[in-house]
Amino acid sequence: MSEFDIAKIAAKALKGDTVAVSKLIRMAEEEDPQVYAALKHLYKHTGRAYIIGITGLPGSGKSTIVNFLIKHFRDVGKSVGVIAVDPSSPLTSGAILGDRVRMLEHSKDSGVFIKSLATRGTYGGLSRSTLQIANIMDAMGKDIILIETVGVGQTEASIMNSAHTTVLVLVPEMGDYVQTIKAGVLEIGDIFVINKTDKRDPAELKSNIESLIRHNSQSSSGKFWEQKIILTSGLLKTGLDELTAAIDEHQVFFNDHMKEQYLEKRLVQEIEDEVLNHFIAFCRKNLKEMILQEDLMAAGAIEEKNPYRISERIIEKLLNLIKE
Ligand SMILES: Nc1nc2c(ncn2[C@@H]2O[C@H](COP(=O)(O)OP(=O)(O)OP(=O)(O)O)[C@@H](O)[C@H]2O)c(=O)[nH]1
Ligand SMILES: [Mg+2]
Repeated sequence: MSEFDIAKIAAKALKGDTVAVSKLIRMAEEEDPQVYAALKHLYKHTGRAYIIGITGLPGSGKSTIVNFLIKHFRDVGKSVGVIAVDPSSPLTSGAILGDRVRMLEHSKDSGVFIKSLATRGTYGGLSRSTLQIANIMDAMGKDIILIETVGVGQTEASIMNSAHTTVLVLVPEMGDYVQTIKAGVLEIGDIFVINKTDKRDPAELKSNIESLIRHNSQSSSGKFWEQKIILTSGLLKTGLDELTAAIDEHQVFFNDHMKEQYLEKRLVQEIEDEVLNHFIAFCRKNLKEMILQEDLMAAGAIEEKNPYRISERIIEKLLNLIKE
């Protein structure tokens, strides 16, 4: 595709054309390098959407909550983009199918755009694609972007860093488990949801979280966001209004006290991601050829097959190639 065609697709996406948007999202998902040409056009139209991350262990009720939030934001007249990130295979896991079924009721609503993402791709690929897709949805004019991720690994943490408000979903059964995880993990949550309170008393988990988060601070401007704990039941539909009220409150706090710091951090992360990605792709492309040139299978002394020496030599060659 020529740069001109990409610019045309980007222009259509800006007008909310879902075919164009889907095409760009697929390019981001497949790590097609041409997506950068489109993102360069779209970037100046981003920065308006409010991004809410919902994370937590498998089965804790994230999709149930996402579904409720979609309904809530539609009711108040906002358009919504959803990115459901599931690194497990869509073929072996029922999760994605479940997500789709539960969100299906919104599928005919043109104010809602839902995308499931299930590949890890290359180094940092999943978090990079997720942020690119969030930027695409932002540029197409979505007011709210909900990102659902599973777990608390590095990829999920970097995705959640890009959210304006992060909701960590827990269940009462985790009462003891929470004590064994580091406070650092809990720092990513602006709001804690203890879901499935219809199944078990959440008091123990709640007091464990309270004691762990007491001294967390989330702003460098001297103002502290006091992390909130909300008790919900997706089954009985309780606590959900408290959750949206807490999100609204955090949004106000974010806009007043965290925005500048966030924008800088996000910019740094996006630049790092993109530059690293390009270098890794460049190295991969040339590495095979250079290793072949080493003729590793030829007979020779063990010292000639020393991987530390060989890699030093290859790094030097790569650096020279970059300079050319
Ligand atoms: N009893 C009870 N069940 C719930 C509640 N919330 C969700 N569930 C059920 O728990 C199961 C998992 O809910 P999901 O919303 O798919 O959870 P999830 O965290 O998105 O799951 P994954 O995406 O697979 O990690 C479903 O069968 C839900 O119907 C709740 O508050 N109480
Ligand atoms: Mg889910």
